[in-house]
Amino acid sequence: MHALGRHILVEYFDCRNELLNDVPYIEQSMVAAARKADATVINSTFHHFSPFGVSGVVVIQESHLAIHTWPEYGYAAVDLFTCGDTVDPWIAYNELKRLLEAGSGSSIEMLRGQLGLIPGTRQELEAHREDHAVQLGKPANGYSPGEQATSLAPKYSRNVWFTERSENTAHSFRHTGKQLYREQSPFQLVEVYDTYAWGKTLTLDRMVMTTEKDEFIYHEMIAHVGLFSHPNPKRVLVIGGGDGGAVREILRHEGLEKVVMVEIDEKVIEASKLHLPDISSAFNHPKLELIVGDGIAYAEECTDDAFDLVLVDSTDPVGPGEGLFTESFYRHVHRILRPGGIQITQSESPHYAPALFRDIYACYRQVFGNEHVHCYLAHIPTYPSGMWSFSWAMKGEGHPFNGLDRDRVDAFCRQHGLKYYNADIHQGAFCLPTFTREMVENGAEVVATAAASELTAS
Ligand code: SPD
Repeated sequence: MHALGRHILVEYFDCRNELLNDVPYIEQSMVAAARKADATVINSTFHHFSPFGVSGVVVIQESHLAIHTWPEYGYAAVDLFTCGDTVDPWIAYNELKRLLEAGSGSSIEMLRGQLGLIPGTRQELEAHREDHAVQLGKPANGYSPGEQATSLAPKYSRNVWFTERSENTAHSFRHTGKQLYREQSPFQLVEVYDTYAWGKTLTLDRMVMTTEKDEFIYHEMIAHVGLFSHPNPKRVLVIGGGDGGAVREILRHEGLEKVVMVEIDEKVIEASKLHLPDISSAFNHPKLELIVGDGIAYAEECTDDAFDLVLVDSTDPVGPGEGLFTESFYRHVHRILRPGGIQITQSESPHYAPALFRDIYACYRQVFGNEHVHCYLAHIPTYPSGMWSFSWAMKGEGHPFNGLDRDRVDAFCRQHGLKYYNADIHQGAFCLPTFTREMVENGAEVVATAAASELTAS
């Protein structure tokens, strides 16, 4: 694109009159149109004019959508303004036409802030074209105009943020504005941002899954606690974990015979291979069988007593991760574990999703028995609330740290340069604050659907 922004001036005619006087409906429609176009909604404000008419604006990270309606004429005037190339304003145009039930629409598109018209940008474009052509070994005139403009670095970068939000809380990450990866897979929106504080960051359906700078905490803790509390693990199943961090840690254990990983979304694997090479570094390990498929179906079809450790490295329980938080799935996990086998799962945040957290532990306790389920914690700064939990559950009698061979653990940690996990952490992670212990032990009076809604990204 040769410009900073795209501005579409829209007229919708023959809209359903009463819709145009309904403030909540207009606001919801404008927000829905923004989301449909993959814009990040920051805020919206709408106002009713007496007796007829609504005005409002939706501020999006990529600029704004604005509307004024004349219900008495069935007419609405709309501005769709987007910056950058991640949002297609024409998707918002079509969605809004549908939602307002417009008989017809007309529009004109203007490019705003055309590069080359802004004083100084023409010379910069030329200089940039020459520099870039030299770097790539291409002649300066071997460039298409589109290539010149999209790769031009602005003199001052805009303050752009990725925000993970739930209904009442949000956590934001400032990033460079250049999105490294964005694919809508059949399961979820897979994105990689280049954030200033945490490095490259993988998000799924706009929830942070892993970042270059703190991924070691989650992956060391999901892998080594279970492996070191099992006397002789040989076969490990990982469900989820498409970024590869969990299997990277698991495969440090040389005594293992086989690791099977079942990830439903090949786009997650692709994004990680392309942009998170340190996390996805073990995908070619000879002991790893990587299956792109449904982990729930895999567990259902798997023979009894097949694994010593089953590790569920799921997303949050919205979208494709939802089925990984059901009792029927965990009954299969229990069945496919050998006697003395261990199940490890990421079990969300007791602060951020308390009802869900209770539900999860009530479910595990039903499947494995009260005495065989424990919770352990890690501090993960890029996850909501920072306080993150994992579950440890054993098929049969056993304990997560009585009998831990501390010297062996610490030697392993030194050998592999681990940065979070060690023998003290292994034991200390099971010390729970009172409120968390009560939530684990008292289980749920809450229904699963209410719990899942705690996490719905907006
Ligand atoms: N809210 C974050 C939950 C993330 C769980 N899975 C992370 C995948 C990292 N391998």
